[in-house]
Amino acid sequence: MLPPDMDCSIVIVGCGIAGLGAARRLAEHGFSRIRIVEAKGRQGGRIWSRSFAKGLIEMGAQWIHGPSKQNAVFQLASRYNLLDEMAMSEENQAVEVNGRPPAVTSCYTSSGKRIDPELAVSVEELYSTLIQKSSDFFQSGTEPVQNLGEFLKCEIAQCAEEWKDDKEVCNLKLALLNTEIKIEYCISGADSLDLLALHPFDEYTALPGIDCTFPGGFKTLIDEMMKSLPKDIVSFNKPVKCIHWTDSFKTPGAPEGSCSVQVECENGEIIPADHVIVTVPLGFLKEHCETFFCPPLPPSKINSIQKLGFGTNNKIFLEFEEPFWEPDCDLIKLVWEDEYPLKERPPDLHKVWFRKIFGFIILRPVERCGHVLLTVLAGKEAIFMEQLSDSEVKDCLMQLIHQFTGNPLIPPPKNILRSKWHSDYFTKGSYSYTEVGSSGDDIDIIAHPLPPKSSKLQPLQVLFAGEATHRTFYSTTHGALESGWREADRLRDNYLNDVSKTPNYKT
Ligand code: 6YU
Repeated sequence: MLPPDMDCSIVIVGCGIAGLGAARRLAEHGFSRIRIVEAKGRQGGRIWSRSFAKGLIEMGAQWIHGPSKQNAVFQLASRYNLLDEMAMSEENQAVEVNGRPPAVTSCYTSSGKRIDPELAVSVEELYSTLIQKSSDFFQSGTEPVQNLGEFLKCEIAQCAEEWKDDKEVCNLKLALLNTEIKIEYCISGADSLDLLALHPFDEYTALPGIDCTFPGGFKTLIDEMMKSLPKDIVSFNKPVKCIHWTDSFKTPGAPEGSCSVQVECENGEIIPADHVIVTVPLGFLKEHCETFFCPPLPPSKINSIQKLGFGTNNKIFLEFEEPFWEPDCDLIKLVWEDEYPLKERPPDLHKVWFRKIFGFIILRPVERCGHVLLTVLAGKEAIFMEQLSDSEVKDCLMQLIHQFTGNPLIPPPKNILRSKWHSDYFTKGSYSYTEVGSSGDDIDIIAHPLPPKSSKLQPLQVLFAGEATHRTFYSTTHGALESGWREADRLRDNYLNDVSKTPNYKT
């Protein structure tokens, strides 16, 4: 607990899981003058559960990736008792899935044929081996290949040379591998695997445990976090325009010890603070970092913000009256027979955007979700899809379903709902990835607080949290939550370690 005369005012920009995590941890440390300023009219940010069909669907984060003891979201969800028995079982927590949970899959070709499940499983296994090899390759320090796309192209070409199957089977295997790669786009969020830097790709850490969801929606976690905070701590619909730091706004003769940061809101309101924790998405920072801070951020930080990747991943949910899939099926994969891995994509997106779709995930359990299929689309195609109408998207997906299942009589869905994360002004995409030319060091540079330690100015005026500031768990909710905790602890440590230099902020 902090001595009362050391309490200071802290503004957190953004009410996603990083901002909420920071606020809660600060309150636990004894800080009492905390305020969260959020641009939108709701909490949660990229955690956004909405009503659809029989229950709730997730427009953003859906799964706890690697639900096991080291996962901060899992820890918190368990404490609030938000998960079901299966997710809580020791057995579930121990399974190593490397980011790809097991699923009962049906694979269909573009000529409407079902692929032999054994062949499909063997190609899935081959793909997992290649991804594992990319990590071993990085660890061995071998240099020439820089991106995941290039690495996979070489590896797949070598494998194909060794296949003894007839040409038709070889082509089918390549087409199946291509579908695996489309899933990889959705996992990474990147437009192309050629953009994914190989070295830092390996720094991302997958935790053990079979991915699980929240029975009451991810929002139940956000609701609990909100409940644990003092009332009225969040100001909604209050976009921040600029953060003035380094006393830049102070007039000569301003009283000693007054706040060194000012948060200027779009509505003209000015909120003075001793510390500001910025949790806005990297997509927003990329577009606004030149004007969002006054004085501007140091060039090294701007450079890292621009180098790190921020992809777009969009979801499309379809609700059907009756299922056309088999009862035990978790995943329907679409395999285009005329495609092979990492083939150059044609530029005319309006004709081909839907080819980036890997297939459909069946939401479970049916009693809670209804008969709902989810598809995910990444990159340029996802951005293009945002400008189409619901009926254009629905018609296009139905054409795919008819073509691949070979059944033109499947009736259209009753409802459609989709995300448009790229058009979201305060997000501008879905999550970060380490783009070629960037590395884990850029993530650390973005996370460094300002002013730098070497400066004589009041330290820790501006701190940075959010998924894109976590070196090993970037792109996830647990990474975001840990980053909020990290910055709250940084502030606490600063006060506890350096009492002599701490001004009395209450003057
Ligand atoms: C996870 C999952 N998941 C799908 C999709 C998306 C994401 N993620 P926030 O944005 O939440 O909060 C910032 C707030 O700031 C926000 O409210 C803004 O409105 C506000 N703001 C902005 N500007 C402002 C201003 N000027 N003034 C005031 N306020 C302002 N994560 O764990 N499981 O299943 C998925 C998925 C479609 C879009 C996800 C998933 C990512 C998480 O949603 C995300 O990281 C956190 O919610 C971010 O929280 P935050 O607080 O930082 O920001 C190998 C390898 C590669 C590594 N990749 C592995 C893939 C793992 C990711 N998988 C994702 C998959 C899905 C389906």
